[in-house]
Amino acid sequence: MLRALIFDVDGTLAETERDGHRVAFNRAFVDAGLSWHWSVAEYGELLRVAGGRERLRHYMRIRDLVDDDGERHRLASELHKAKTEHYRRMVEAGAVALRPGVARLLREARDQGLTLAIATTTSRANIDALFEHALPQALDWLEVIGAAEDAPCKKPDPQVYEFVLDRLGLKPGECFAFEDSANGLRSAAALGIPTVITFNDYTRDQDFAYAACVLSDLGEPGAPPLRVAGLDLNGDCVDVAQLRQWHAEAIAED
Ligand code: XBP
Ligand code: MG
Repeated sequence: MLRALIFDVDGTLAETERDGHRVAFNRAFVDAGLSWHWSVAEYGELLRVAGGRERLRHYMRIRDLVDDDGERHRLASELHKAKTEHYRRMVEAGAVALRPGVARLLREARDQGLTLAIATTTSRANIDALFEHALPQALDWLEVIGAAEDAPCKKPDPQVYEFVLDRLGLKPGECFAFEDSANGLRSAAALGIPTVITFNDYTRDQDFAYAACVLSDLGEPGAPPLRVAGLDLNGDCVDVAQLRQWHAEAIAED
């Protein structure tokens, strides 16, 4: 039986990366007097490394910018702190919005008694900033929030989903996960959680072979998403009835 929906944040609830985190990282570089700049294309490559601090350390390493491992850690922490503050201000100013169908599905799932949770690599402050700006009441609807602080092993490691399932007291087969990336899908699928992918420009060509359904977004009445793989979408959008049907099919296939 379907009991819970578990949502990734970055790229899934909102398009946070290109015009949010990327720009915030660049502002932190300027603040620190660094000439580094992450273009839209380069950031797409860097996104393969999950976690902002990890991404910064990876960049310093591959570009031979900082030799010493301890110094890379120190600088990454300092830059990440500044970046998180820039990101918060940007979200408050309206730089990122929820993706199509997200608010509708959260409301409907809550009204129908499904449990809602978050499983993300992003920092907790970013989740609060996004919901406070975009859908403040939803913070009270979330039973469990698993974030970077709860799971140091970042996606594709399944640690954050393990944390969330443990806190919810649910089995993988009682949930649906929502992800936008191959890293996220691998994290959820490693535990056997059926997963819906809503891809974006950075992730559309990634490997989603293990997804229950691959869509451009969750859709809205009158504005159906593009479905590129997986189970059929009956109507215009992903709603709770559709999820219950997919869930039964995904579990039966297992
Ligand atoms: C998200 C991430 C995060 C964000 C930035 O991945 O990898 O690092 O890019 O947030 P996912 P932080 O959507 O798969 O959870 O800087 O707080 O890490
Ligand atoms: Mg994501």
